[in-house]
Amino acid sequence: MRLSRYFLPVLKESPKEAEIVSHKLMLRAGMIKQQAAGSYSWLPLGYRVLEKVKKIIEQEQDRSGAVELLMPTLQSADLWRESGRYDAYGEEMLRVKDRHKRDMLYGPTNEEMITDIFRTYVKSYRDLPLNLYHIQWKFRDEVRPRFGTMRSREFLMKDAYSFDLDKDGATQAFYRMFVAYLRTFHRMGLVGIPMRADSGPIGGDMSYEFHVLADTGESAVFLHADLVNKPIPPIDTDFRSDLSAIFKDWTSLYAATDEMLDEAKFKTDVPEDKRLSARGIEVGHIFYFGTKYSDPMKATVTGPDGKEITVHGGSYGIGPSRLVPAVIEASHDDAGIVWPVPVAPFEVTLINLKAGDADTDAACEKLYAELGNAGLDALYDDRDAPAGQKFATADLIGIPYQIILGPRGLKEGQAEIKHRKTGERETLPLADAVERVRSLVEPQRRDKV
Ligand code: P5A
Repeated sequence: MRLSRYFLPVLKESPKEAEIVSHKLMLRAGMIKQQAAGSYSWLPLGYRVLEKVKKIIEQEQDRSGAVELLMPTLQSADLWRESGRYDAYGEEMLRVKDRHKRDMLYGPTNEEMITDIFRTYVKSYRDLPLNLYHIQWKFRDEVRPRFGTMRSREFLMKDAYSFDLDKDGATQAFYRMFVAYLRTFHRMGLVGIPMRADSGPIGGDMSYEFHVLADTGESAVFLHADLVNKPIPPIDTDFRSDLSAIFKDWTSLYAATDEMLDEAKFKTDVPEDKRLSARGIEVGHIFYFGTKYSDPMKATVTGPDGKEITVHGGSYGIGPSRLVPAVIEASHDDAGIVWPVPVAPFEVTLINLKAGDADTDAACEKLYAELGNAGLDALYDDRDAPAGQKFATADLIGIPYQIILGPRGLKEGQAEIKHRKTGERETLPLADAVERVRSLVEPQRRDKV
Protein backbone atom coordinates (compact mmCIF):
# COMPACT_ATOMS: atom_id res chain seq x y z
CA MET A 1 0.00 0.00 0.00
CA ARG A 2 1.24 3.46 -0.90
CA LEU A 3 0.47 5.95 1.83
CA SER A 4 -0.03 8.76 -0.72
CA ARG A 5 -2.98 6.77 -2.13
CA TYR A 6 -4.26 5.44 1.20
CA PHE A 7 -6.90 6.84 3.55
CA LEU A 8 -5.27 7.40 6.92
CA PRO A 9 -6.80 10.38 8.74
CA VAL A 10 -4.37 10.62 11.70
CA LEU A 11 -5.02 13.26 14.37
CA LYS A 12 -2.28 15.33 15.97
CA GLU A 13 -4.21 16.16 19.11
CA SER A 14 -5.46 13.65 21.60
CA PRO A 15 -9.28 13.61 21.35
CA LYS A 16 -10.89 14.91 24.54
CA GLU A 17 -13.83 12.54 24.54
CA ALA A 18 -11.58 9.48 24.91
CA GLU A 19 -10.91 8.30 28.47
CA ILE A 20 -8.61 5.33 27.95
CA VAL A 21 -5.44 4.97 25.94
CA SER A 22 -6.75 2.46 23.37
CA HIS A 23 -9.69 4.69 22.50
CA LYS A 24 -7.39 7.72 22.17
CA LEU A 25 -4.94 5.83 19.98
CA MET A 26 -7.60 4.29 17.76
CA LEU A 27 -8.99 7.76 17.05
CA ARG A 28 -5.54 9.34 16.61
CA ALA A 29 -4.31 6.57 14.31
CA GLY A 30 -7.36 6.99 12.07
CA MET A 31 -8.69 3.49 12.82
CA ILE A 32 -12.28 4.33 13.76
CA LYS A 33 -14.80 7.14 13.57
CA GLN A 34 -17.74 7.50 15.91
CA GLN A 35 -21.10 7.66 14.09
CA ALA A 36 -23.50 7.72 17.04
CA ALA A 37 -23.35 6.74 20.70
CA GLY A 38 -21.66 3.33 20.76
CA SER A 39 -21.52 3.05 16.99
CA TYR A 40 -18.31 3.22 14.95
CA SER A 41 -17.10 3.06 11.39
CA TRP A 42 -13.94 1.03 10.93
CA LEU A 43 -11.63 3.12 8.77
CA PRO A 44 -9.14 1.29 6.51
CA LEU A 45 -6.31 0.90 9.05
CA GLY A 46 -8.64 -0.28 11.82
CA TYR A 47 -10.46 -2.58 9.43
CA ARG A 48 -7.20 -4.31 8.47
CA VAL A 49 -6.54 -5.11 12.15
CA LEU A 50 -10.11 -6.29 12.68
CA GLU A 51 -9.79 -8.61 9.67
CA LYS A 52 -6.54 -10.07 11.03
CA VAL A 53 -8.17 -10.69 14.40
CA LYS A 54 -11.12 -12.38 12.66
CA LYS A 55 -8.80 -14.56 10.58
CA ILE A 56 -7.00 -15.88 13.70
CA ILE A 57 -10.33 -16.62 15.38
CA GLU A 58 -11.58 -18.44 12.28
CA GLN A 59 -8.42 -20.54 11.98
CA GLU A 60 -8.60 -21.67 15.60
CA GLN A 61 -12.36 -22.31 15.48
CA ASP A 62 -12.00 -24.37 12.29
CA ARG A 63 -9.09 -26.30 13.77
CA SER A 64 -11.16 -27.19 16.83
CA GLY A 65 -13.85 -28.68 14.57
CA ALA A 66 -16.37 -25.82 14.52
CA VAL A 67 -17.99 -25.01 11.17
CA GLU A 68 -18.54 -21.46 9.91
CA LEU A 69 -21.81 -20.12 8.49
CA LEU A 70 -23.50 -16.72 8.47
CA MET A 71 -26.84 -15.73 9.98
CA PRO A 72 -28.62 -12.38 9.52
CA THR A 73 -28.50 -9.51 12.00
CA LEU A 74 -32.27 -8.92 12.03
CA GLN A 75 -34.32 -11.67 13.62
CA SER A 76 -37.99 -12.45 13.96
CA ALA A 77 -39.42 -11.86 17.43
CA ASP A 78 -41.42 -15.08 17.13
CA LEU A 79 -38.30 -17.22 17.51
CA TRP A 80 -37.50 -15.42 20.74
CA ARG A 81 -41.04 -15.87 21.98
CA GLU A 82 -40.51 -19.63 21.64
CA SER A 83 -37.55 -19.59 24.01
CA GLY A 84 -39.18 -17.08 26.34
CA ARG A 85 -36.37 -14.57 25.97
CA TYR A 86 -38.31 -11.95 23.95
CA ASP A 87 -39.75 -10.49 27.13
CA ALA A 88 -36.92 -11.54 29.43
CA TYR A 89 -34.15 -9.74 27.54
CA GLY A 90 -35.32 -6.27 28.52
CA GLU A 91 -34.10 -2.86 27.36
CA GLU A 92 -30.79 -4.02 25.94
CA MET A 93 -32.63 -5.47 22.96
CA LEU A 94 -33.30 -3.18 20.01
CA ARG A 95 -36.81 -3.92 18.81
CA VAL A 96 -38.08 -2.86 15.38
CA LYS A 97 -41.20 -3.40 13.26
CA ASP A 98 -41.22 -4.11 9.54
CA ARG A 99 -43.79 -2.65 7.07
CA HIS A 100 -46.25 -5.43 7.93
CA LYS A 101 -46.00 -4.39 11.58
CA ARG A 102 -44.23 -7.65 12.42
CA ASP A 103 -41.99 -7.55 15.46
CA MET A 104 -38.32 -7.93 14.68
CA LEU A 105 -35.12 -7.34 16.61
CA TYR A 106 -31.48 -6.65 15.90
CA GLY A 107 -29.80 -9.75 17.29
CA PRO A 108 -27.90 -9.35 20.57
CA THR A 109 -26.94 -13.07 20.25
CA ASN A 110 -28.13 -16.06 18.18
CA GLU A 111 -29.03 -19.05 20.41
CA GLU A 112 -32.63 -19.09 19.11
CA MET A 113 -31.76 -18.75 15.43
CA ILE A 114 -29.09 -21.46 15.47
CA THR A 115 -31.44 -23.79 17.36
CA ASP A 116 -34.00 -23.19 14.61
CA ILE A 117 -31.43 -24.08 11.94
CA PHE A 118 -30.45 -27.17 13.89
CA ARG A 119 -34.00 -28.48 14.38
CA THR A 120 -34.80 -27.95 10.70
CA TYR A 121 -32.03 -30.19 9.40
CA VAL A 122 -30.53 -32.39 12.09
CA LYS A 123 -32.61 -35.44 12.92
CA SER A 124 -30.25 -38.23 13.94
CA TYR A 125 -27.72 -38.85 16.72
CA ARG A 126 -25.30 -39.79 13.92
CA ASP A 127 -25.00 -36.12 12.93
CA LEU A 128 -23.66 -35.18 16.37
CA PRO A 129 -21.52 -33.64 17.71
CA LEU A 130 -21.98 -30.42 15.79
CA ASN A 131 -20.60 -26.95 16.42
CA LEU A 132 -21.66 -24.05 14.18
CA TYR A 133 -20.32 -20.51 14.38
CA HIS A 134 -20.39 -17.17 12.67
CA ILE A 135 -18.78 -13.76 12.99
CA GLN A 136 -21.55 -11.21 12.75
CA TRP A 137 -22.58 -7.78 14.03
CA LYS A 138 -24.66 -7.63 17.17
CA PHE A 139 -26.58 -4.81 18.80
CA ARG A 140 -27.06 -4.31 22.52
CA ASP A 141 -28.51 -1.07 23.77
CA GLU A 142 -25.92 -0.84 26.55
CA VAL A 143 -26.73 1.51 29.46
CA ARG A 144 -23.21 2.93 29.24
CA PRO A 145 -21.49 2.47 25.91
CA ARG A 146 -17.94 3.70 26.42
CA PHE A 147 -14.25 3.35 25.66
CA GLY A 148 -14.81 3.31 21.89
CA THR A 149 -15.23 -0.17 20.44
CA MET A 150 -14.40 -1.72 23.81
CA ARG A 151 -18.03 -1.41 24.91
CA SER A 152 -20.11 -0.30 21.96
CA ARG A 153 -23.76 -0.81 21.11
CA GLU A 154 -23.10 -2.25 17.66
CA PHE A 155 -20.19 -4.69 17.92
CA LEU A 156 -18.77 -7.72 16.22
CA MET A 157 -19.04 -11.13 17.88
CA LYS A 158 -17.77 -14.57 17.03
CA ASP A 159 -20.50 -16.81 18.39
CA ALA A 160 -20.31 -20.60 18.26
CA TYR A 161 -23.03 -23.04 19.29
CA SER A 162 -22.48 -26.70 20.13
CA PHE A 163 -25.01 -29.54 19.94
CA ASP A 164 -24.49 -32.89 21.68
CA LEU A 165 -26.47 -35.93 22.73
CA ASP A 166 -25.90 -35.52 26.44
CA LYS A 167 -24.12 -33.58 29.13
CA ASP A 168 -20.87 -35.54 28.73
CA GLY A 169 -20.72 -34.78 25.03
CA ALA A 170 -21.52 -31.12 25.64
CA THR A 171 -18.79 -30.96 28.28
CA GLN A 172 -16.24 -32.23 25.76
CA ALA A 173 -17.45 -29.55 23.32
CA PHE A 174 -16.95 -27.00 26.10
CA TYR A 175 -13.37 -28.18 26.66
CA ARG A 176 -12.61 -27.93 22.93
CA MET A 177 -13.72 -24.31 22.85
CA PHE A 178 -11.86 -23.62 26.09
CA VAL A 179 -8.59 -24.81 24.56
CA ALA A 180 -9.29 -23.08 21.24
CA TYR A 181 -9.77 -19.82 23.17
CA LEU A 182 -6.47 -20.14 25.03
CA ARG A 183 -4.73 -20.55 21.68
CA THR A 184 -6.69 -17.77 19.96
CA PHE A 185 -5.75 -15.04 22.45
CA HIS A 186 -2.17 -16.27 22.64
CA ARG A 187 -1.80 -15.92 18.88
CA MET A 188 -2.78 -12.26 19.16
CA GLY A 189 -0.02 -11.65 21.68
CA LEU A 190 -2.45 -11.67 24.62
CA VAL A 191 -2.85 -13.73 27.75
CA GLY A 192 -6.56 -14.58 27.96
CA ILE A 193 -7.13 -15.93 31.46
CA PRO A 194 -10.19 -18.13 32.05
CA MET A 195 -12.24 -17.23 35.12
CA ARG A 196 -15.37 -18.60 36.65
CA ALA A 197 -18.16 -16.21 35.81
CA ASP A 198 -21.85 -15.50 36.08
CA SER A 199 -23.92 -16.71 33.11
CA GLY A 200 -26.39 -13.77 33.02
CA PRO A 201 -29.08 -13.66 30.31
CA ILE A 202 -27.51 -16.49 28.27
CA GLY A 203 -28.18 -18.91 31.14
CA GLY A 204 -26.83 -22.25 32.30
CA ASP A 205 -24.76 -23.32 35.27
CA MET A 206 -21.22 -23.44 33.92
CA SER A 207 -19.59 -20.41 32.40
CA TYR A 208 -16.07 -19.06 32.05
CA GLU A 209 -15.01 -15.60 30.97
CA PHE A 210 -11.60 -14.99 29.41
CA HIS A 211 -9.93 -11.83 30.65
CA VAL A 212 -6.95 -9.85 29.46
CA LEU A 213 -5.36 -8.06 32.41
CA ALA A 214 -5.24 -4.27 32.02
CA ASP A 215 -5.54 -1.37 34.46
CA THR A 216 -8.39 0.03 32.38
CA GLY A 217 -10.37 -3.22 32.46
CA GLU A 218 -14.01 -2.92 33.51
CA SER A 219 -14.00 -5.99 35.78
CA ALA A 220 -12.25 -6.61 39.06
CA VAL A 221 -10.59 -10.03 38.91
CA PHE A 222 -8.93 -12.26 41.51
CA LEU A 223 -6.49 -14.91 40.45
CA HIS A 224 -3.51 -17.13 41.07
CA ALA A 225 -0.50 -15.28 39.64
CA ASP A 226 0.82 -18.42 37.90
CA LEU A 227 -2.02 -18.14 35.39
CA VAL A 228 -0.35 -15.07 33.88
CA ASN A 229 2.53 -16.97 32.31
CA LYS A 230 1.18 -20.47 32.08
CA PRO A 231 2.28 -22.27 28.89
CA ILE A 232 -0.44 -22.49 26.23
CA PRO A 233 -1.58 -25.89 24.87
CA PRO A 234 0.64 -26.61 21.85
CA ILE A 235 -0.37 -26.13 18.25
CA ASP A 236 -0.48 -29.88 17.64
CA THR A 237 -3.17 -30.40 20.30
CA ASP A 238 -5.51 -33.10 18.99
CA PHE A 239 -9.02 -31.67 19.21
CA ARG A 240 -10.52 -35.15 18.68
CA SER A 241 -9.03 -36.34 21.97
CA ASP A 242 -10.34 -35.84 25.50
CA LEU A 243 -9.22 -32.36 26.57
CA SER A 244 -10.42 -32.57 30.18
CA ALA A 245 -6.84 -32.70 31.53
CA ILE A 246 -6.01 -29.31 30.02
CA PHE A 247 -9.25 -27.83 31.34
CA LYS A 248 -8.61 -29.19 34.85
CA ASP A 249 -5.01 -28.03 34.79
CA TRP A 250 -6.06 -24.47 34.01
CA THR A 251 -9.10 -24.25 36.22
CA SER A 252 -7.43 -25.82 39.26
CA LEU A 253 -5.69 -22.46 39.75
CA TYR A 254 -8.17 -20.04 41.31
CA ALA A 255 -9.49 -17.22 39.13
CA ALA A 256 -12.82 -15.44 39.34
CA THR A 257 -14.49 -12.17 38.47
CA ASP A 258 -15.82 -10.10 41.38
CA GLU A 259 -19.37 -11.34 40.66
CA MET A 260 -18.25 -14.89 41.49
CA LEU A 261 -15.53 -14.19 44.04
CA ASP A 262 -15.45 -16.56 46.98
CA GLU A 263 -13.07 -14.71 49.28
CA ALA A 264 -12.54 -17.60 51.66
CA LYS A 265 -11.66 -19.94 48.79
CA PHE A 266 -9.36 -17.35 47.20
CA LYS A 267 -7.47 -17.20 50.50
CA THR A 268 -7.28 -20.94 51.16
CA ASP A 269 -6.54 -21.96 47.55
CA VAL A 270 -3.93 -19.34 46.74
CA PRO A 271 -0.78 -18.71 48.82
CA GLU A 272 -0.52 -15.07 49.85
CA ASP A 273 2.44 -14.22 47.62
CA LYS A 274 0.55 -15.59 44.61
CA ARG A 275 -2.72 -13.73 45.19
CA LEU A 276 -3.31 -11.25 42.40
CA SER A 277 -6.14 -8.70 42.42
CA ALA A 278 -6.28 -6.88 39.12
CA ARG A 279 -8.55 -5.41 36.47
CA GLY A 280 -9.58 -7.41 33.42
CA ILE A 281 -11.09 -6.89 29.97
CA GLU A 282 -13.57 -9.63 29.12
CA VAL A 283 -12.63 -10.76 25.61
CA GLY A 284 -14.51 -14.06 25.57
CA HIS A 285 -17.26 -15.91 27.40
CA ILE A 286 -18.29 -19.55 27.10
CA PHE A 287 -21.44 -21.22 28.43
CA TYR A 288 -22.89 -24.68 28.95
CA PHE A 289 -26.66 -24.37 29.24
CA GLY A 290 -27.93 -27.91 28.64
CA THR A 291 -31.46 -27.93 27.23
CA LYS A 292 -32.39 -24.30 27.98
CA TYR A 293 -33.11 -23.62 24.27
CA SER A 294 -33.51 -27.12 22.82
CA ASP A 295 -36.29 -27.99 25.25
CA PRO A 296 -38.78 -25.15 24.53
CA MET A 297 -37.78 -25.02 20.86
CA LYS A 298 -38.00 -28.82 20.45
CA ALA A 299 -34.54 -29.47 19.07
CA THR A 300 -34.39 -33.25 19.25
CA VAL A 301 -32.68 -36.09 17.43
CA THR A 302 -33.48 -39.78 17.17
CA GLY A 303 -31.15 -41.83 19.36
CA PRO A 304 -29.63 -45.25 18.57
CA ASP A 305 -32.68 -46.93 20.14
CA GLY A 306 -35.15 -44.88 18.08
CA LYS A 307 -36.17 -42.64 21.01
CA GLU A 308 -36.24 -38.84 20.75
CA ILE A 309 -33.44 -37.10 22.63
CA THR A 310 -33.41 -33.39 23.48
CA VAL A 311 -29.93 -32.13 22.62
CA HIS A 312 -27.53 -30.41 25.03
CA GLY A 313 -26.02 -27.11 24.05
CA GLY A 314 -23.46 -24.48 24.82
CA SER A 315 -22.53 -21.15 23.31
CA TYR A 316 -19.14 -19.55 22.99
CA GLY A 317 -18.49 -15.86 22.34
CA ILE A 318 -15.46 -13.74 21.46
CA GLY A 319 -15.54 -9.98 20.81
CA PRO A 320 -13.26 -9.17 17.84
CA SER A 321 -14.13 -5.46 17.93
CA ARG A 322 -13.22 -5.45 21.65
CA LEU A 323 -10.02 -7.42 21.07
CA VAL A 324 -8.57 -4.66 18.89
CA PRO A 325 -8.55 -2.10 21.75
CA ALA A 326 -7.58 -4.87 24.21
CA VAL A 327 -4.41 -5.52 22.22
CA ILE A 328 -3.64 -1.79 22.27
CA GLU A 329 -4.19 -1.58 26.05
CA ALA A 330 -1.66 -4.40 26.39
CA SER A 331 0.84 -3.05 23.86
CA HIS A 332 1.56 0.66 23.43
CA ASP A 333 4.04 3.33 24.54
CA ASP A 334 4.19 7.14 24.64
CA ALA A 335 4.64 7.39 20.85
CA GLY A 336 1.65 5.21 19.97
CA ILE A 337 0.54 1.66 19.28
CA VAL A 338 3.00 -1.27 19.25
CA TRP A 339 1.25 -3.99 17.22
CA PRO A 340 2.22 -7.62 17.76
CA VAL A 341 3.08 -8.97 14.28
CA PRO A 342 0.09 -11.35 13.93
CA VAL A 343 -2.48 -8.53 14.14
CA ALA A 344 -0.45 -5.62 12.75
CA PRO A 345 -2.25 -3.78 9.92
CA PHE A 346 1.06 -3.87 8.04
CA GLU A 347 4.13 -5.86 9.06
CA VAL A 348 6.64 -3.35 7.78
CA THR A 349 6.64 0.27 6.65
CA LEU A 350 9.13 1.68 4.20
CA ILE A 351 9.96 5.31 4.88
CA ASN A 352 11.28 7.33 1.95
CA LEU A 353 13.14 10.25 3.56
CA LYS A 354 13.21 12.29 0.37
CA ALA A 355 10.22 11.66 -1.84
CA GLY A 356 10.75 13.50 -5.12
CA ASP A 357 14.47 12.73 -5.26
CA ALA A 358 14.74 10.52 -8.35
CA ASP A 359 17.40 8.12 -7.03
CA THR A 360 15.76 7.67 -3.62
CA ASP A 361 12.36 7.15 -5.25
CA ALA A 362 13.80 4.52 -7.60
CA ALA A 363 15.56 2.66 -4.76
CA CYS A 364 12.41 2.74 -2.61
CA GLU A 365 10.22 1.51 -5.47
CA LYS A 366 12.56 -1.43 -5.87
CA LEU A 367 12.53 -2.19 -2.13
CA TYR A 368 8.74 -1.89 -2.00
CA ALA A 369 8.35 -4.39 -4.85
CA GLU A 370 10.77 -6.77 -3.13
CA LEU A 371 8.84 -6.54 0.16
CA GLY A 372 5.69 -7.61 -1.70
CA ASN A 373 7.52 -10.45 -3.41
CA ALA A 374 8.81 -11.65 -0.05
CA GLY A 375 5.19 -12.01 1.09
CA LEU A 376 5.34 -9.12 3.56
CA ASP A 377 2.42 -6.78 4.23
CA ALA A 378 4.11 -3.47 3.48
CA LEU A 379 3.08 0.17 3.75
CA TYR A 380 5.22 2.53 1.67
CA ASP A 381 5.36 6.09 2.99
CA ASP A 382 5.93 7.81 -0.34
CA ARG A 383 4.37 11.11 0.76
CA ASP A 384 6.05 14.40 0.05
CA ALA A 385 6.29 15.23 3.77
CA PRO A 386 8.98 16.04 6.36
CA ALA A 387 10.90 13.06 7.78
CA GLY A 388 9.78 13.93 11.32
CA GLN A 389 6.14 13.62 10.32
CA LYS A 390 6.78 10.25 8.70
CA PHE A 391 8.54 8.92 11.80
CA ALA A 392 5.72 10.15 14.03
CA THR A 393 3.07 8.50 11.84
CA ALA A 394 4.97 5.20 11.68
CA ASP A 395 5.36 5.13 15.47
CA LEU A 396 1.75 6.18 16.10
CA ILE A 397 0.20 3.51 13.87
CA GLY A 398 2.54 0.95 15.39
CA ILE A 399 3.96 -0.96 12.41
CA PRO A 400 6.43 -3.52 13.89
CA TYR A 401 9.36 -2.73 11.57
CA GLN A 402 10.39 0.43 9.74
CA ILE A 403 12.85 0.43 6.85
CA ILE A 404 14.26 3.93 6.54
CA LEU A 405 15.98 5.08 3.36
CA GLY A 406 17.24 8.51 2.26
CA PRO A 407 19.81 9.93 -0.16
CA ARG A 408 22.67 9.64 2.34
CA GLY A 409 22.09 5.96 3.10
CA LEU A 410 21.56 5.25 -0.56
CA LYS A 411 24.95 6.76 -1.46
CA GLU A 412 26.56 4.36 1.03
CA GLY A 413 24.34 1.48 -0.12
CA GLN A 414 22.84 1.17 3.37
CA ALA A 415 19.36 1.11 4.87
CA GLU A 416 18.23 1.45 8.45
CA ILE A 417 15.75 -0.84 10.20
CA LYS A 418 13.95 0.34 13.31
CA HIS A 419 12.24 -2.14 15.60
CA ARG A 420 9.07 -0.41 16.82
CA LYS A 421 8.82 -2.40 20.06
CA THR A 422 12.36 -2.02 21.39
CA GLY A 423 13.46 1.12 19.57
CA GLU A 424 16.53 -0.82 18.43
CA ARG A 425 18.06 0.36 15.13
CA GLU A 426 20.30 -1.55 12.76
CA THR A 427 22.13 -0.34 9.68
CA LEU A 428 22.70 -2.93 6.99
CA PRO A 429 23.44 -3.25 3.26
CA LEU A 430 20.42 -2.21 1.20
CA ALA A 431 20.41 -5.58 -0.55
CA ASP A 432 19.91 -7.40 2.79
CA ALA A 433 17.11 -5.25 4.22
CA VAL A 434 14.10 -7.19 2.88
CA GLU A 435 15.48 -10.59 3.86
CA ARG A 436 16.33 -9.27 7.33
CA VAL A 437 12.77 -8.01 7.89
CA ARG A 438 11.33 -11.24 6.55
CA SER A 439 13.47 -13.24 8.98
CA LEU A 440 12.26 -11.06 11.86
CA VAL A 441 8.58 -11.19 10.92
CA GLU A 442 8.12 -14.80 9.90
CA PRO A 443 8.72 -16.52 13.28
CA GLN A 444 6.29 -14.11 14.93
CA ARG A 445 3.36 -14.77 12.62
CA ARG A 446 2.36 -17.90 14.56
CA ASP A 447 0.14 -18.91 11.66
CA LYS A 448 1.31 -22.50 11.26
CA VAL A 449 -1.43 -24.96 12.03
C1 P5A B 1 -21.90 -16.55 23.77
C2 P5A B 1 -21.97 -16.52 22.27
C3 P5A B 1 -22.91 -14.38 24.54
O1 P5A B 1 -23.58 -13.55 23.99
N1 P5A B 1 -24.07 -16.02 23.18
C4 P5A B 1 -23.41 -16.30 21.94
C5 P5A B 1 -23.12 -15.87 24.25
N2 P5A B 1 -21.94 -14.08 25.40
S1 P5A B 1 -21.53 -12.61 25.89
O2 P5A B 1 -20.61 -12.77 26.98
O3 P5A B 1 -22.68 -11.84 26.19
O4 P5A B 1 -20.77 -11.91 24.71
C6 P5A B 1 -19.65 -12.55 24.13
C7 P5A B 1 -18.49 -11.60 23.95
O5 P5A B 1 -18.88 -10.49 23.14
C8 P5A B 1 -18.14 -9.35 23.51
N3 P5A B 1 -19.07 -8.23 23.83
C9 P5A B 1 -18.89 -6.95 23.45
N4 P5A B 1 -17.93 -6.36 22.73
C10 P5A B 1 -18.04 -5.04 22.51
N5 P5A B 1 -19.05 -4.27 22.98
C11 P5A B 1 -20.06 -4.83 23.71
N6 P5A B 1 -21.06 -4.07 24.14
C12 P5A B 1 -20.00 -6.23 23.97
N7 P5A B 1 -20.79 -7.11 24.65
C13 P5A B 1 -20.21 -8.31 24.55
C14 P5A B 1 -17.30 -9.72 24.72
O6 P5A B 1 -15.99 -10.04 24.29
C15 P5A B 1 -18.01 -10.95 25.23
O7 P5A B 1 -17.14 -11.81 25.93
